[in-house]
Amino acid sequence: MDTETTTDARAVRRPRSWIWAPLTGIVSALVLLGGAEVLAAIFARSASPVLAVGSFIVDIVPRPLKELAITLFGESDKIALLVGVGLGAVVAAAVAGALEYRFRFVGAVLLAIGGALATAAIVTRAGAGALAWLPPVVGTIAGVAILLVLTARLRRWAADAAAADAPAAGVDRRGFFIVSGIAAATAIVVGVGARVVNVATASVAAARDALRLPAARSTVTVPAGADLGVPGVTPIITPNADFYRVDTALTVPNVDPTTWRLSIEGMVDTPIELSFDDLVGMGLDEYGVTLTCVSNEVGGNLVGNAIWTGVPIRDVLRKAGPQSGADMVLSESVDGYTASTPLSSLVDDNLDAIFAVAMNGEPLPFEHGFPVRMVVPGLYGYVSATKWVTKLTVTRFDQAEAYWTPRGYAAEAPIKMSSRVDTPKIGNPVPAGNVVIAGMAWAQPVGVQAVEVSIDDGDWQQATLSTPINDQSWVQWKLDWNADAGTHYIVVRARDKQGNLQIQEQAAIAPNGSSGWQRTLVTVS
Ligand SMILES: Nc1nc2c(c(=O)[nH]1)N[C@H]1C(S)=C(S)[C@@H](COP(=O)(O)O)O[C@H]1N2
Ligand SMILES: [Mo]
Repeated sequence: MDTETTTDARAVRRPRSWIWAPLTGIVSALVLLGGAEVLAAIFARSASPVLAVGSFIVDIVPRPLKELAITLFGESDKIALLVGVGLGAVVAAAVAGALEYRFRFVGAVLLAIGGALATAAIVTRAGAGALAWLPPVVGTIAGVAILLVLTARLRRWAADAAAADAPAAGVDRRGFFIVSGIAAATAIVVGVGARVVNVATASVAAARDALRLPAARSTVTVPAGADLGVPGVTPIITPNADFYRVDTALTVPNVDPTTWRLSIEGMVDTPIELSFDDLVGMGLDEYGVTLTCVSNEVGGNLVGNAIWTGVPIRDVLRKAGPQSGADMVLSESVDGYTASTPLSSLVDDNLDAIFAVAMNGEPLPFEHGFPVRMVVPGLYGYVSATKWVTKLTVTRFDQAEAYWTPRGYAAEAPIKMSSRVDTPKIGNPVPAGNVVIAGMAWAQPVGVQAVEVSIDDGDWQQATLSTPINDQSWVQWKLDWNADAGTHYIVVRARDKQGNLQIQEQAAIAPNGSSGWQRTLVTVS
């Protein structure tokens, strides 16, 4: 059979338009994206159009779908969403290419509409610069142009094949492949290159390495006995590398501490703006605080304890002077994430809500909010612990809403006291005899008074607690148990220093945190 590689005039085959027409659409979309990435690297540093559109889609994905993605893909949920978005884009581009070949300009209009939607997503994102529209608009123009050129080449190739004595036989076919190949390769190489250069030149990593924070005036002493030393129990201080991470950021924001500013506005006497040096110049102190995510299931591990170095938020707020009538502070991250925190929690002299700049003795890791984040004892992270924070607006709960509020979570969310078993673990049988049952318990900011354990629905037994670092930090607990062979149920519950018992009634994580007593199965062999 004749093949497409022959150059004999009379043997020019008709193009398989069902393959090559969709391909023109895909190549055009690559040119659109690659072009946009290059221009973004030049004019709108750090704003990747592809990632901006991805983030936009992540934000509008309904909560059940997001939860499904987390259940199916776990920590890779964002990658899964991005791959899904990418596949959708490829299919849409292929359809545009096919349509353009059949019906002149229909595919071009579709591609332009796609470009316009992407532009809208990009310019409405928080932190979008004045020139944010330029990369997607110019990229779209380039993409549409290449679609028109490629479609014209494809049509000429088809015409050659149809003509009885094609004078330029093979030329248009070759031309089509050369232009497609060059366009696709250039778009990929240049687009990816621009992205890499963009990230590398951000060089915030270098800024973090070079950062020398003033020494803290006061330090947190971890008391002897803060760690019970039971094998299998979580350490009392969570190393940074093991600290859970939860946020909506597709890529970790790069914030340069030398250009970072914190503005305080809204219902204040004097709006103020602080630089990083202004903030740390107010004097640093250490605070031990256990952070907890509202998405932590009973028995789960979206909770961690660190020694944070920072400045009390009340001292910063005082400089601006919150006005009477205000009851909420909307904190905003550089990527547009927002949290609503009761003003009372931030100005309370007996509660150390802080702007943290260091975590366990080193500048905040990028994933944990470099260069500045909030930490508020006793409130779930989503309503208090804004990472990469750049703005506080003093306002009212009836006037402003945070990111998660319209997405099914409560506007205010104190952490619910909880306790969990770390060892023995389900599925890890232990030998009969002396077994140490141990785990963690937290009741910030009140403090854990007691932890009680019931084995096989027997009497509640008092567990031994580790020496607490403070009331804002979790404790370890342990109970010695003489275990018989067989399967056993262990139930654990905590009491706080105000005499409250951990809530027994089970609740889902939405709208304001899980509750219930953990009941785990242990096999003794
Ligand atoms: N900018 C920003 N800050 C954020 C979030 C976010 O999505 N974006 N998530 C919050 C939530 S839900 C939690 S539980 C904590 C988690 O902090 P960590 O990732 O340092 O553990 O960060 C909070 N701060
Ligand atoms: Mo969270």
